Amino acid sequence: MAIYCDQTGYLPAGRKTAVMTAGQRFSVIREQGGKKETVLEGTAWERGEDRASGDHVLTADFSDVTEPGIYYIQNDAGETSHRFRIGEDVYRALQRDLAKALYYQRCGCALEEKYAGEYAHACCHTGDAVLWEDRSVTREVTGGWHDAGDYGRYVSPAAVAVGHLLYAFSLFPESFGESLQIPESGNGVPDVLNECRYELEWLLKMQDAAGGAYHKLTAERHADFIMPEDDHDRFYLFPVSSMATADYAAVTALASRVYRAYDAAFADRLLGAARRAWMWLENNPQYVGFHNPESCNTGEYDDDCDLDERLWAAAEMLVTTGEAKYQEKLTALLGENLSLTDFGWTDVSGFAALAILTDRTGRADADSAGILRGAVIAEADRLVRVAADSGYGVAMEPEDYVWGSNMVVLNRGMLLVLAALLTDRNAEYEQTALAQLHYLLGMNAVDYSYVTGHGEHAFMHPHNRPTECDGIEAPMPGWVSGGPFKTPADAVGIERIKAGTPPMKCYVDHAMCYSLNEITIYWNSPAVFLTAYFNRK
Ligand code: 9MR
Ligand code: ZN
Repeated sequence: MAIYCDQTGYLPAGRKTAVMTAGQRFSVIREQGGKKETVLEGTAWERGEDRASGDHVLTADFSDVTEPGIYYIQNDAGETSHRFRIGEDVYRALQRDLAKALYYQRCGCALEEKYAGEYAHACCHTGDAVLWEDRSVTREVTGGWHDAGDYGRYVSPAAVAVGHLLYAFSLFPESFGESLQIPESGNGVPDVLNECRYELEWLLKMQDAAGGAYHKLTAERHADFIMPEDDHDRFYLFPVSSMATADYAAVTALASRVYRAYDAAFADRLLGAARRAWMWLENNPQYVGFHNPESCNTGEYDDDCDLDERLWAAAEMLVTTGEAKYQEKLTALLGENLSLTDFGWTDVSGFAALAILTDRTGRADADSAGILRGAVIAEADRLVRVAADSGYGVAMEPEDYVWGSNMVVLNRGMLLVLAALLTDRNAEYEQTALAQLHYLLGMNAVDYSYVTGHGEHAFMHPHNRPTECDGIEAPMPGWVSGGPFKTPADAVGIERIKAGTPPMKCYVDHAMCYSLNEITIYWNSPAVFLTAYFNRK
């Protein structure tokens, strides 16, 4: 029994709700200078049973409280919520930390104390990599971000994470004024672009002579729990896949547009890489998949369909170059009945919609734009209904609690934001998008803020090698947990979560729970997108 709220806080103007599992009457109490003052009393609204949590829930609506300040809620069942803040800036530090977290993933350089504070560590993974398929060939492919709690670096997840961040910046540039205190800060380029460039410079090395992108760069087996600089395993370049190559073409084409205003030479290099990757795609029209060799246990990121990746690539190439052949490919792929609304590493079709529908130059033909827009609005409408049906306001059905369910939540938030942008900030889409953030930040059935360092009850034990080994109690701030997974796949999760536990409650804050509590670059990046939208001035 509890009162669940967004532990970070609420914007003054937005809809504000908390979830109660008992009682009926509630009061909102303001804390100021040691004094406590009841500012609102209300009756929570009966919602009945919430399917994903199995909870009997009531909604406490306190939207009328708009004064900036620090608050908590109490109810007649004797329960008290965590503290939260109301203010225009409640998500500012959050956005900064979510983006700064990527800096902590930098590979191939030392994290200096000046930027990393107590999380500083020595330079890691500086050796040349070996081609998996021809051990006589070595390549210099240092740099980039560690993908997650492991030290691998994978092209598709990287492309997707950078994609989220570059769109966040392009659409809401005014939200990116703050310094991230990284080595490049103050160079005249917004820090989010500085940070993404670190990843892009690595991506540029991940292309072979024929234009294909290596699927991944990892050791054969995941490292033990050691600091990155102590990991001296050999890293391999695994074979090219069509999924990685298409994602690669897409993100380099996108980046060439975004960086053009800051560094034309870099933009040209990116576009050159994009064209070579596209050429590879033309020369390899069939799906080229990737599966881990038997001895290898690092991330697989396999995908049985590459059409959505090719669609994203066509869309970005079209918007970047305006050339007719990309429109032809886009039109052909739009006839394939793809989902068109996803922003995850397996399904990137939503990026095609983002590219075409936010393109101010209007390069796509009206039919393509119409199909994409129709798909976005239909999905947004569906998500509004799903969220309305959830006692927690989350746009998730019980079956949606997969590995990395917080990514699903956040990607759905992104889709709702896109719908809001396309419909002149339709309030229903916007409020539903905001509710996804509330869920992430504590309005959920396990009472956790799924972002380290943000909220009175934020998760503390991410599955992340440096966090486990650095001897520092607090994890780096700003990491998003993978979140509840209805069929946990790690030993501790399997042991701790009893059969029949409702999906939203299938979560343990434990460092060994890699299927419930890992961190990844592409779980943080959509959170940056969402917070940047709500941080627009
Ligand atoms: O995020 C990935 C998730 O969608 C998959 O279900 C899961 C199993 O294939 O893998 C996740 O990705 C992991 C990757 O394979 C290796 N690095 C850590 C990633 C997060 O757990
Ligand atoms: Zn490293």
